[in-house]
Amino acid sequence: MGKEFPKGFLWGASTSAYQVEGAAFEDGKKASQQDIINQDSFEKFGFATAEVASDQYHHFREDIALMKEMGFNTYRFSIAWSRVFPDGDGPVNEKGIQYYRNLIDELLANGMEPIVTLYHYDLPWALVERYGGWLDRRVVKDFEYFARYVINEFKDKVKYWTTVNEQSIIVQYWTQKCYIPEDVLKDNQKRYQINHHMNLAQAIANKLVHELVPGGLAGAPLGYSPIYPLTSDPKDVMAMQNAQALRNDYYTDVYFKGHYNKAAQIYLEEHGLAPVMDEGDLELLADPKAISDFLALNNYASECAKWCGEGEKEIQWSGVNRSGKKGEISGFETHPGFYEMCANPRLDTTDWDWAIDPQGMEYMLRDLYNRYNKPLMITENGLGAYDTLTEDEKVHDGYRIDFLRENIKAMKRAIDKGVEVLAYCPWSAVDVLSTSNGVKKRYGLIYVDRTDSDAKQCARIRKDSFYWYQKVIGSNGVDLD
Ligand code: BGP
Repeated sequence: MGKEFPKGFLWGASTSAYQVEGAAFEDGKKASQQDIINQDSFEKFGFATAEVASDQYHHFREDIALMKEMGFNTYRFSIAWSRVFPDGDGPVNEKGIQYYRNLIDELLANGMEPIVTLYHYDLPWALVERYGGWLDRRVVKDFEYFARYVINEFKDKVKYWTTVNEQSIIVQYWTQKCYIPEDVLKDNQKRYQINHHMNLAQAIANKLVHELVPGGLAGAPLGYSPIYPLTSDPKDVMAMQNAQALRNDYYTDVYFKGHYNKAAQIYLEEHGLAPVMDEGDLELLADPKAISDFLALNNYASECAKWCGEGEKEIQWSGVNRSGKKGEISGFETHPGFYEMCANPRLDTTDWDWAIDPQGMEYMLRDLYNRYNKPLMITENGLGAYDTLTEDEKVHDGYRIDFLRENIKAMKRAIDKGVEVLAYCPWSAVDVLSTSNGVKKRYGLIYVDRTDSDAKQCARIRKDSFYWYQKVIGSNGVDLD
């Protein structure tokens, strides 16, 4: 048995609005771009839509009771912009904001600190129709309108604010996370333009939290994978540093240093991918009030990079595995003269080809803390897997327990070496709709009884990992067996 976690450590789990709530068109809510994107993946791949998801909208009290039973003292969730402002701007939807008042009050009444995410992939569809959504910088003003309203509404109840979810993943997998019209698909500069608009949005949200919330803390929840060199060949190590610059530092430098990473920016300029900026943008990013207080990390895997000589074929973006059969990932990024991503031959993967690497958790936390010296929180970490519901209504997810246990141990090793970690919120509290693979790829501690084609009643069932996590929390991280 190890030592306890720091006093007041936040133990909980995460979800996001469109992946968990359902009630997509209820009580005044209008479509978000995820309602449209997921309708399309239903038609193409047979994945569930976001219409019912895990139906938390109607089950939130039950979910919070279950989370309390596990001992949670925090819950990280997101607020659906299109529930609060169905048209993106204009009058507030009273029933929509009331849902979040009820949710937050229920959490507080049950001793859970809310960690709120302002934006998790679900832009109001009205703004896509009006001007193309995140592609147009008018979205920044509309985001400010939404964020100011929500932050003001909950400023006395919410201390921890996470801003724009996973900009790095939005750049990599933009069609899953943003609605991108056909005629824009080939214009890859737009990925970084969207990211620039999101950087302005997260900077504004940070400022609003610092101005409006007494004692409020703000930071971006970033999709982050540590990157290793394939070998100790100095060229591979250099490739690793290049990949680190473009895939990770390009985001974190903005959050903490208030400017874009130089090596990444030069690479983007040389390849015609750099975002267009307006006067005053760089000043906003560098404003001390816009600098993040902490980094929220969504970590699932590590990545591997190797050298790639000039003249090789260029593939700008990572592949994806839609089938859930190991080895069916559609490819790796290749940047001639800079780096090439590759599988790590030393690591096993999930059925969706995500490298399983708990050791990477310690490496990531220590590296980031050394470089930025700011507190870190884990807002996502988990194992996507096929779960089986037995006839006697049990889910024996020992594989998930093993994954979480090793990650918690690695997080503790980092804490024991001086890293400040505030919270551990694995993905996900209950099973949710995956962003890329429907509902059969599950992450939850609580099973939601539904399939891609049949939402049934979305009954909640405690998995083995539920009971295990209860012991972990009850012992403040000591009893991990
Ligand atoms: C992160 C997202 C989550 C979540 C998770 C797992 O990128 O913030 O929304 O879904 O990854 O990804 P997926 O659902 O694609 O397996």
